[in-house]
Amino acid sequence: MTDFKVIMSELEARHEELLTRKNTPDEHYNGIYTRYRNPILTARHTPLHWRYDFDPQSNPFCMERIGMNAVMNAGAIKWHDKYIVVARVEGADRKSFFAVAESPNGIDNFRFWDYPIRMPEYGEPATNIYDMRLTAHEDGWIYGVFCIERKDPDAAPGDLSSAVAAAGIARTRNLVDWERLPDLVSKSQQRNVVLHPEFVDGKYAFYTRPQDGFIDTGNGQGIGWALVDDIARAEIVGETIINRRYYHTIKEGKNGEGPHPIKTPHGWLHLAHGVRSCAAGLRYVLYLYMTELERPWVPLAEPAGLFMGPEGEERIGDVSNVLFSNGWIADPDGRVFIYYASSDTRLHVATSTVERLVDYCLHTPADGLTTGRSVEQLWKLIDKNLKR
Ligand code: M1P
Repeated sequence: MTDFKVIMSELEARHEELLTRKNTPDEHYNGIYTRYRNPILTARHTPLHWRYDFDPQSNPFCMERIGMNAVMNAGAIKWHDKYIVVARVEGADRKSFFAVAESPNGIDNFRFWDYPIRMPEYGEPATNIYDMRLTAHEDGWIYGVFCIERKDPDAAPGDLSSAVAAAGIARTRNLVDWERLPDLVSKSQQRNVVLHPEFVDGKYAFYTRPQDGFIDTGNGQGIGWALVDDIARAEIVGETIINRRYYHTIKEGKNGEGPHPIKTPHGWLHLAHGVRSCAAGLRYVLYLYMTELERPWVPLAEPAGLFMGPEGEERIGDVSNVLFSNGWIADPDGRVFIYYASSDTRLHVATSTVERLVDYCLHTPADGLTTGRSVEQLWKLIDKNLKR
């Protein structure tokens, strides 16, 4: 007979040890950001009461009844002095759902709230929902914009993979009760849709990512910008591409806005992901760019290449070779907490400051788009250093 009580108390002790483990900075220095050593959330951080039936009568083997597979791509917000992430938790059944976790310092001691979010449905229930971007909008609501996935109604018989992606919109005042608004209406499929935090010309503004197919962006040329009159009937009527994909770059295949941009005195600071194909499949990395302060849709600066790419154990997971971010927090003192997931498996944090990230954007050479120009930029720096 399983000693239920002994196993349970061991599980609780180990879980508590994991949740309260101190996180320490990685020693690698690049002057731009600091990675932290431990993932801040993994499947093992999910509460035991989500996974185990605590009743020895109905669970004589003290078995996990509902398995959790991964914790990743999280929206983030500072709320009541706590660092909050709304993580994408993926169950053993492959379905993702949203769950809030909070930390007192933004780098460790993240703890999930007791219940995951019960997101109201809109229209035909989604098969899967994921990757929420949180926006505390100047209208007073906190919005969550996320991807909704449904099976493609036009899929050929026997095709069990084709799906359709769209953007779901919900709002809340307490992160517990969510009011679901109608999904974003768009001619193309959409993923990585993000709400800008301010009104622009009295309208709501969205960053979009038009795509022809569920995976391939096809003719979708990059990150778009669209104004919407009424958030409760959001429809994309005109979309301007503000951050393009280019041949032979880190975003050749596709790109997508991360969290909403941070407002700085020099312009809006954006975090995005870029994707390219290689023999190992799709490689996802993070990059930064800036747009003008008064006209957030106008490009201002973009350093060449990647800002962060998968390193060490980050390279391996359910979908290997992926870094993805849809959440960051800028503190009033200028410190920035970047929440990024590795390989669709676990969630990490890196820290920087607004000042450093802006300096990185404004003073890192832009992509010359050819080897010749890249080497010229390198020579310029070497000359400057060696011929001082
Ligand atoms: O598997 C990597 C990522 O793939 C998708 O990214 P994109 O929208 O750019 O295609 C998303 O499903 C994301 O959740 C995932 O991390």
